[in-house]
Amino acid sequence: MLITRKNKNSYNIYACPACFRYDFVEVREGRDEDSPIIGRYCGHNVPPPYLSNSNELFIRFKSDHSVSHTGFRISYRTYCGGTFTEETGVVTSPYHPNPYPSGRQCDYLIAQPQGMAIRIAFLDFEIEGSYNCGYDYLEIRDGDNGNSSLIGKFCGDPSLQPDPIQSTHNYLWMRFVTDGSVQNRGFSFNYTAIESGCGGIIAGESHGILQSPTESEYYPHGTRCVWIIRTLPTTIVRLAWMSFALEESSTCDYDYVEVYNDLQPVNGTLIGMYNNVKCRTLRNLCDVTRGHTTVALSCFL
Ligand SMILES: [Ca+2]
Ligand SMILES: [Ca+2]
Repeated sequence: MLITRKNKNSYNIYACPACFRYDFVEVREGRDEDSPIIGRYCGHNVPPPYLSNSNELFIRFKSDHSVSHTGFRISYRTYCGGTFTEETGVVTSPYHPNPYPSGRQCDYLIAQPQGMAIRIAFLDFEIEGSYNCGYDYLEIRDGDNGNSSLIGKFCGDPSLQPDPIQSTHNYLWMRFVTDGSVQNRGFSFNYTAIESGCGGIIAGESHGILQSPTESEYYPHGTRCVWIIRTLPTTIVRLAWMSFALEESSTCDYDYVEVYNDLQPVNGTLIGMYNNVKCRTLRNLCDVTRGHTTVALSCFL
């Protein structure tokens, strides 16, 4: 966690024992008032930024019975991992370009709306190298969580900087892991959201609508769209078709929608393949299955 900006070594300069008597703000590294003190601040000097060593900081404000001033404001943000939802941005390892901390695990998620994909391009890369990247590494997965398909596990000197990477869907998930010794500069990359046309991962939403892409009034030729609906683990998913008009074919060879349970169409159970003929009687209820919280839809047009 970063308070204002990184400046690790100067936090004691404003600490004043005398602040105990009147009004003060106290910052401690940890979860309660017994945690190690970082500083106790009063007066009109703005205290220095502070970068925490853990994910908890204890901050206490105390004022006495007389004399008050305008008080204080503190901004904070996480500095190890995080979720990035802007259209473009830069993601870095903690403290970059200074050496990253040891013994950390930082999870990053880039999340974009349906119909978008993500492209990342590295600007800097230096992570302690080892066989199979067993010490420090950056793991990148093509999806929204640690079970999504692995794009790569990266470590090493700048010559091993990964090439640009593009996601299939609207999420990229990353984990940066460091061990107890040897820290390097880490990494920095920029990301850009680009149009993927259709499909995407729909995660954590209790309801929603998805639809075929449209080109004027009809869907375009030669299109392939994949949607993955992932809801909370204890829930089930009901699909209800609101409208349906695809090219007629008794074997669904031309244009069709397939629905699968589980993560990927290749591994999942095929629930049904729909075109205008087959779906006529199934149109209103596609599937309700207990024990499956992920439904994948493929649409070939
Ligand atoms: Ca290391
Ligand atoms: Ca067609």
